[in-house]
Amino acid sequence: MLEKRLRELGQDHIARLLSDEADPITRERIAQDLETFDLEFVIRLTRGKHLYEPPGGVIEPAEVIPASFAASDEARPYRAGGIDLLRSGKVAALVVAGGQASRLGIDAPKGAVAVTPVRRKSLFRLFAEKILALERRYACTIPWFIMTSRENDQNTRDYFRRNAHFGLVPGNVFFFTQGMLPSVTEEGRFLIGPDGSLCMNPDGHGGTFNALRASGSLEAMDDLGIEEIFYFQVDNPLVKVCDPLFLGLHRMTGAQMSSKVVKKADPDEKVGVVTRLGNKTVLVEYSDMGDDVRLARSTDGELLHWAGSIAIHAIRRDFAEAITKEGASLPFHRAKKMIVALGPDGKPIGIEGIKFETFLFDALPSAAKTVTLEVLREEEFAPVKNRTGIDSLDTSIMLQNALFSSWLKQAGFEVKKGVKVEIGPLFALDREDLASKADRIPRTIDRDTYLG
Ligand code: UD2
Repeated sequence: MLEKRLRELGQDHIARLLSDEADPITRERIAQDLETFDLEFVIRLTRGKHLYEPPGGVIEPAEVIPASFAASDEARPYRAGGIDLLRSGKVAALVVAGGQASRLGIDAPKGAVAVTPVRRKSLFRLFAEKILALERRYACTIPWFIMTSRENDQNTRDYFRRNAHFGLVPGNVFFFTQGMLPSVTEEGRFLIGPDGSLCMNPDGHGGTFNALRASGSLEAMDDLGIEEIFYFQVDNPLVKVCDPLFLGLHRMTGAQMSSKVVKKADPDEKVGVVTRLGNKTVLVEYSDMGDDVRLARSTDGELLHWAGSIAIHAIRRDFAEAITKEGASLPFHRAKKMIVALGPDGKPIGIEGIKFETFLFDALPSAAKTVTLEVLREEEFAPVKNRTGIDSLDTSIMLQNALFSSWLKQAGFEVKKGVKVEIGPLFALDREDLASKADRIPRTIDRDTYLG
């Protein structure tokens, strides 16, 4: 039956591997893979259905709360509101960590990459310490949901276990795994990997929504009394996890999904921009951005669409519930990708294939109300994406170091040139925290120093 359907769908090479004459191990693997996704749906994808289409209509700049707001008196009640949410245990943290660190040339979950300037803590350790510091500060529990993929789920769990969950209560750390989809050729044929299974890729961070539901995590959140989800990506060590001001603004304005942005460094920076289309908030991803949006300037010569997304969102749990009720129907983006697959002669070769992914931020237009908050790049964004150059480990360490030095200098300490400093979250979470620890810091910092 399945073999016949595969043939009808132009996947005769897969049908052959399921036949009685095929190698039993390969048959088993392929059969298992085919059970993990909706075949008819994927075939429709390969035929151009359910794909992302650029928004029609006039894209206008989003309304953005400027970064200067944070220091104003007006910000106080919102910050207090965010703190109340945390204190009352209504906030969960959620990190998307489905990727491997392959772009960095490391064969491990990206969260295990050592990123801090002096202690070389891993991203996961750093986030765990930020959560622990907040839990201590606000006498609360912040459940942490970690989205993994089939590729790295076991390694990620093992990594946490080996490190005693970095001091967090293990029962408050929840792993859930995102879905996978087959990668295909330009002609829409499934590819077979060197191990005899289908070549699959994680379904994109938009898969977070369905994975939250399918794994029972939405239900678990409900049981825990969680009302808001603080969402972030695994690659940014400067993320202000569960930032009270952001949470308060999002909550008190009745938003369903909110975003943090920074001023785009230049038109070609690889970040999406938050924009407005009629009364909807739309995030236009860099890879889908036309020159009309990318290069547009306002009358004063500044980039019109400057609101670069740093992939930090606040999401109401009931919004996630609502959009996943019948399966989140986010559009699929099609991306080219080099894939090692079996060639016609059965030997592995590099093939330019297609992968399908959904993006979490494509849920923004479904939100009746959103908030977009500008933050300062130097304080909140130092991603580790590439092996060298822009957004690499080197640039991230430099930016973390610069931020910690600025906290110290502002608190009246001297930091000698060329010296690396790192301030652990459990020592101080922010500038204000640091000022209160002044008696534990040497007046002059003249060698690489970790404050923890
Ligand atoms: C992302 C945003 C971009 C900007 C930038 C800021 C997308 C598509 N673009 O660019 O607009 O905000 O970040 O740093 O997100 N991930 C999964 N599962 C998947 C795919 C990705 O967990 O199936 C995670 C991945 O581990 C990483 C994050 O999502 O934490 C970002 O993914 P990416 O590296 O594909 O996106 P990037 O950096 O090009």
